[in-house]
Amino acid sequence: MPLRTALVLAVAALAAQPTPAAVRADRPNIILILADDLGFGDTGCYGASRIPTPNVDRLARGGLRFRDAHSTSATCTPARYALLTGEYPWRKKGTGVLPGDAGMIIPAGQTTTALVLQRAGYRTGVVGKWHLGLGGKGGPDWNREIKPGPREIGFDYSFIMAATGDRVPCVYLENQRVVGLDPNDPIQVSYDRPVGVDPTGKDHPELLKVHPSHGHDQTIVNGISRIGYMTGGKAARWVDEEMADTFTRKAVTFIEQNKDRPFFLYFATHDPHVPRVPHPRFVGKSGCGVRGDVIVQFDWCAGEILNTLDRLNLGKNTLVILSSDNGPVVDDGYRDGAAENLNGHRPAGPLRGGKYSLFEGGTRVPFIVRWPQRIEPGVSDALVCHIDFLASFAALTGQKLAAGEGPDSRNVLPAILGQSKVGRDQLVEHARVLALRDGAWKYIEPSPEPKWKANTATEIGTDPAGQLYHLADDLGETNNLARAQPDRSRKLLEQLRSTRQAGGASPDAAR
Ligand code: NG6
Ligand code: CA
Repeated sequence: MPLRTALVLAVAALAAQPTPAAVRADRPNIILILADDLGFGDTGCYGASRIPTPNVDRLARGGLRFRDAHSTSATCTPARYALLTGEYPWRKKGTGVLPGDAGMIIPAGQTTTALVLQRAGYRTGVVGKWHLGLGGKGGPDWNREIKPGPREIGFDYSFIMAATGDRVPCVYLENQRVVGLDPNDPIQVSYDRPVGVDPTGKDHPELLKVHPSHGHDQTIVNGISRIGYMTGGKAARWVDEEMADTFTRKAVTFIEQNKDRPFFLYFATHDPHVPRVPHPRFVGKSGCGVRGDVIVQFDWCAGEILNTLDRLNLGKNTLVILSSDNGPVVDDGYRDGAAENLNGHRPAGPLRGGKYSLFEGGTRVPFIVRWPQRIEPGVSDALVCHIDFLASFAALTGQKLAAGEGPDSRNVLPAILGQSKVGRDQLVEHARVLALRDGAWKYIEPSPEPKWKANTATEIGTDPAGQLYHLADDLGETNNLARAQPDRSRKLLEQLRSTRQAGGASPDAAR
């Protein structure tokens, strides 16, 4: 075994089995700030010059900034499914982008990243976007206690929106109930047919403050037409302009209430997803229109979390991770001026593609970790993925996982802590079809262009022939080497197939 590999394995083994005393002395709070559709090039520390992000940049200065970190998937639901379950989402049917009335797709009691930390004595909370379904198979009755939900998979506390900002129902849920619901004005939701008498964007465009470019023409809430129909719950409906403040306040309160014990907070912001509706104090605060403005708003949210840690003297022993669920998109269904006002800003930075794409822009995301007590500031080129949180946090808290728990999750803790320059050797990237990363190589499996291409200007990245790129020399994926290197292409395609067939069973040693 080469010395380097031996060293990496030794570090991994040590990290996997810390002594209980060391665990207690060290056990950090963990805060995962997950933006929605924030691109690799959207923040100052990743090269953006037109969008001021002083708080994200402050985090990066004090932490480790990853340049090859990924979500599993180029859209939200599958990416978040993998983040919580440690299982590749394409292994399981029904993990595509969910409607707002879908039943929960993670079975109650399944081992999740939250459950692993709960088992270690952490108090666990989720604030913000959920988008993993709620309730049983038929979806929830919004007027009753709603379960299963976050509680059933390891979150002690939740304050969430069910799906996305652009999908009904436009209400918050705190723990198992809709917040502020008047029992005399029950909520009904449908994704099949109009319900109630609320106007739709399709019939009443004159009522809209922002108009759709694709879809998004059903029930109007707060002057914005959404995907899906809802009626009732008038007093409970959110005001988009206040959403960032609302979520941030709840996140800060969770930290305050748990300051004396280890806690895990999954803070999943809505920004910069559509509809992009900043609070008035952020309007015009970036050099590139409303999409930039909601990134400034996101940066403010992150700053409030950091300020809270400083105020409570928790900064040193809190592991803060900031990332995004998938790559960036400019026109995502509303005519909000995002495309016209880019002003040269490149949301994916040097990467090709974005949200929905198999090119690196789809899943290579900002990823910053800060833990002043343990992590030296710097940059890392280790290949890591959100899917690895489950096994890495298990290792951090001295737990051994049973067979089948987080089956595709790998312990990359040494990379996350900056003790190792390498993370995983391979990663499957996903946007309906699959690509395999193998070190600096990337192979995109052959696939016909999907029909939904017309809905986005982003390059999806599929091609009827396979594509092979060498990212070390060609980060922008412009030089397809598949024809020039048929043997390598074939080998990677075979490995991709065998990973797909393996069913995620991973020997403990591989974690
Ligand atoms: C798409 C929506 C898009 C966004 C996306 C989910 C249309 C035309 N497009 O279907 O606006 O909601 O789903 O985004 O409806 S995600 O970040 O939650 O995956
Ligand atoms: Ca997203």
